[in-house]
Amino acid sequence: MRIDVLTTFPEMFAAEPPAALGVSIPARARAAGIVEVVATDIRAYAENKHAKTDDRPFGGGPGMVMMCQPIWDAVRGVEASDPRPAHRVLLTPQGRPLTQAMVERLAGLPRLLVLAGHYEGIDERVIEALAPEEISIGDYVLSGGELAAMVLIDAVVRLLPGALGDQESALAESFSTVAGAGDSPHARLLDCPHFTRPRVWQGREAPEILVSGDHAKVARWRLEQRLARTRDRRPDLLPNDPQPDPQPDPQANPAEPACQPPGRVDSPGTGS
Ligand code: 9D3
Repeated sequence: MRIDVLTTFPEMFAAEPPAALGVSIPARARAAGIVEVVATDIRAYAENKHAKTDDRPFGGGPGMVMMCQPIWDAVRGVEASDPRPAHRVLLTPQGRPLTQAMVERLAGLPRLLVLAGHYEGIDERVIEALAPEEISIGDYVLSGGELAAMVLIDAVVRLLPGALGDQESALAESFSTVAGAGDSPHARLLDCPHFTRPRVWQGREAPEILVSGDHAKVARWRLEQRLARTRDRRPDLLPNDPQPDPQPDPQANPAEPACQPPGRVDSPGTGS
């Protein structure tokens, strides 16, 4: 997979430590050629003589607005550098909150073009013209879209075939779903608590059952812990919890489907 990032801070996406995508799983995936992450400086496409990418907002107010021209030309230029069609993503507080289901969909694509804004926002006209999938990583305020882009990229890259080491893969296999729960988003449970040596640390004992050698008992205990923790901390993850009304997904369910009957539900998680 190829992932292009368009940003005014391309150095944040460096492939060497200590950069976030230069260590651990993303670093290994990049070194193995499983993913290619290419960061492009939007500034390089600014046609004004000071290579300005932002300007003061029409209507006044604080902050700066990213201009249409540099973003448009950067997207078109970067897209033309590779024949694979790119799925455009804009990281923005106005986007749909990122979920693992969205990550899984994006991980199946040959190419992503990720646009990370800084400053107060981006001129709405270039967003309209590019029609990106708009994604947020949660309801808190970041200084820019770059860290959000890295969160998205990290979540996608670890799903690419071969990205996880053998140990990590085995772990992901045994912990991804609960038997019988299918692959509904409700199948996801919080993890159980983990313990390692020493048996007693500052007077705190690791649970006896984990050193009992009874693997069936251990497996049952872990599942119980996961269910109890999920009930306690994240009841919203369990079936039968009243779910908020899902927001319309402009990708999965276009406002004016060309040849589709209305009321169609074609993505998981929007039902019951
Ligand atoms: C004054 C209104 N602010 C919106 C809450 C303006 C503003 C704040 C922060 C505009 C941009 C930003 C930078 N954040 C992102 O670009 C961003 C983001 C985030 O702040 N939180 C969660 N997900 C994301 S994705 C991109």
